[in-house]
Amino acid sequence: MSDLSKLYDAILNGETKNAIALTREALEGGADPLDLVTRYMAPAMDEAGKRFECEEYFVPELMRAAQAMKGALELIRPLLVASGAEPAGRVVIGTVRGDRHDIGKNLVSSMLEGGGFEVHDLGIDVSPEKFVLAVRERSPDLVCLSTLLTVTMRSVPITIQALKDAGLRERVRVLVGGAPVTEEWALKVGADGYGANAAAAVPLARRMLARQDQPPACPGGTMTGIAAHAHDRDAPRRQEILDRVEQTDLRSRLSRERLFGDAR
Ligand code: B12
Repeated sequence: MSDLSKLYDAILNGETKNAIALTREALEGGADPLDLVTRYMAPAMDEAGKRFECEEYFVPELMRAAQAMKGALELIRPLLVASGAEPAGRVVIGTVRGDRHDIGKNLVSSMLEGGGFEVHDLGIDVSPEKFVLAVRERSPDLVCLSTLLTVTMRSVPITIQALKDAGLRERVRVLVGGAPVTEEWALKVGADGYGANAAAAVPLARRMLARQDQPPACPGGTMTGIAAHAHDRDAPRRQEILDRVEQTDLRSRLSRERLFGDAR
């Protein structure tokens, strides 16, 4: 069997062809697929995420690493499914109604897949009804909402409300991300957590399911996100943020009201 640290390097360096070839070789040599994921591939993605967090990697490098990971996972996934290995969690992800941006969402999706989650990607311009249907059909642990436009931010609370109306809200954790979103806003509109970037999504998702705190990847890292209603340990932090939101200056309150009308 070849030196498997090369597989780690190939993913970290975003060498898709190499990562696929090394994975195939390792599998043919009798390597355990789960071992390949947990010991080499996922750690490589974790490292890529940390480098992104610390601004040593930027979007292209992260994308390339995610692509290499996805390519290698194509070979491994059927074997894992056949062996009955449980995914880290199930995720339904989509860009909210009215919004057609998907580069960031795809990156988050790839990172989550790379992190061992089973991801069902609903695509772009996803209506609240479609999210509700997917939660009914797929029984995910997490629902991830992406929004890049300020005008489509309002689709986030509308989607959360649709989950509530369908009696599904308590079954899932809702994570929100996208350039115009902030943690304060995400919590204010009833999400459970916020991720600033794709690298943050994996530890945040793991944390939400495992109910464990994870340290930021590097000092001053942007990884963020807190659990809200379901996690007592986070209650003081949540309250602190909500208090801060209450104290927000009038101008930003007015712009929120303009954005959401009077109801949210
Ligand atoms: C590429 C792009 C497009 C492409 C989209 C292609 C595609 N397939 O996605 C095209 C050309 C189609 C496009 C169209 C439009 N766009 Co555009 N677009 C962009 C641009 C340049 C880059 C976005 C991007 O991909 N960034 C890279 C990714 C990796 O970053 P990201 O999306 O932020 O995602 C990261 C995080 O936010 C986070 N994240 C994202 N989602 C989630 C979800 C979860 C759960 C988590 C945890 C994290 C997370 O993780 C991601 C990875 O780290 C931005 C400007 C910018 N610099 O952001 C404008 C921008 C978003 N677009 C803008 C606008 C206005 C439009 C249009 C309305 C233009 C028009 N008049 O037609 C249309 C809207 C179409 C529609 N209905 O959606 C504005 C939005 C302004 C605003 N505040 O609302 C921006 C900011 C440009 C600008 N400065 O004016 N756009």
